[in-house]
Amino acid sequence: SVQERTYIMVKPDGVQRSLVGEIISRFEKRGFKLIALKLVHATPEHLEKHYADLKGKAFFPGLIKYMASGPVVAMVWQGLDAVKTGRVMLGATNPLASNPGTIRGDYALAVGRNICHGSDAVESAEKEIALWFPEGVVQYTNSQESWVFE
Ligand code: DAT
Ligand code: MG
Repeated sequence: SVQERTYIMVKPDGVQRSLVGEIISRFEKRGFKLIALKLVHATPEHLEKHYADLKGKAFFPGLIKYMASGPVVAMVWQGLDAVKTGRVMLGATNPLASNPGTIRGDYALAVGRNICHGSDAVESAEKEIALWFPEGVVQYTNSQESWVFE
């Protein structure tokens, strides 16, 4: 739906490598609406909740350590098929398999340093938005909307 929301996050390596503006710019230019944004240095406990589905994987401890190693940029983007389209814009989980033209395919090489996160389903998006933005998101009218959607 046009109102669909997805949770997009620039990971610590993306922040350190000065890719925040580039990633935001891609979502802006595509036509998505930014409805929440903050820089946050997350705790391991918070990140374990975010990645709860992966608990038990061999890479889980390393993933939490990496994600807690510096600030991330937490964002909510809204628009037509935001979840699925967001995943396409990010590229495959392993950057070696990500197509050029995707964020990971253009800026990353290693699965453990893949610079960005995007929700994988509408239900997980809503869960992640609630976890990272308990204060809620911002509602406003964007005057370009009628030029982006029919
Ligand atoms: P995605 O981030 O594409 O949704 P995921 O949810 O399966 O992928 O995994 C979350 C993150 O965990 C992923 O972005 C990078 C890391 N990861 C996944 N598989 C990995 C692996 N085999 N080795 C190391 N890190 C991995
Ligand atoms: Mg995932």
